[in-house]
Amino acid sequence: MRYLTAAVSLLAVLALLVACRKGPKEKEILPPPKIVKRIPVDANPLRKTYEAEELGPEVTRGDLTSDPLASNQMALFVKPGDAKPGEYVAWGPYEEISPGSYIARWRLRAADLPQDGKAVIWLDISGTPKADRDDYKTLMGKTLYAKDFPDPEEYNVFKIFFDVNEPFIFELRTQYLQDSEIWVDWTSLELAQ
Ligand SMILES: [Ca+2]
Repeated sequence: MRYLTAAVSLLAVLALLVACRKGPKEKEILPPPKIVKRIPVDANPLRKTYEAEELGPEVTRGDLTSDPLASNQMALFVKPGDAKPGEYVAWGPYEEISPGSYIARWRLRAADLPQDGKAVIWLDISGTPKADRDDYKTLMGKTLYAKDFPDPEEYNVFKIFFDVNEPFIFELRTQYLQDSEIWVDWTSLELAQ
């Protein structure tokens, strides 16, 4: 009987050991942690972002394309033939802003740029004073060259600072100056701190 008790105890110890060994193994096969939702690129509540894929065909040229490098994994893609050099490829949104100092941003990438040193893209903030809708004007602009796009596989953010001294209906325009491939991911506007 003593031997039987000893044998049962031994079995119990062995079972316990096996159970202990199983423990960590079971942990290893637990499913990976739940994927946390991606934090939006635009975390600043004072900044308004205009995704190119949400602008609509009435204010864009080219085609929407999936792009893993872009926010929402979508961008506006313009290639030779979609627009002639000199045409705007994205504009709008014709929203009203109050007097103040602002920063406008464009997130762009470009490929197949002519290496002749000439301007490839023009960006500007234009529009009309709310009080005089016939007085269309450009407040500020920026010229981009091939050297501003050193890697066709990387987006670049370009900033323009500008001031508005009266209620203003604005648009952020992207002008295509040379036959090339360009991707517009988004534009944004925020008050300068
Ligand atoms: Ca986008």
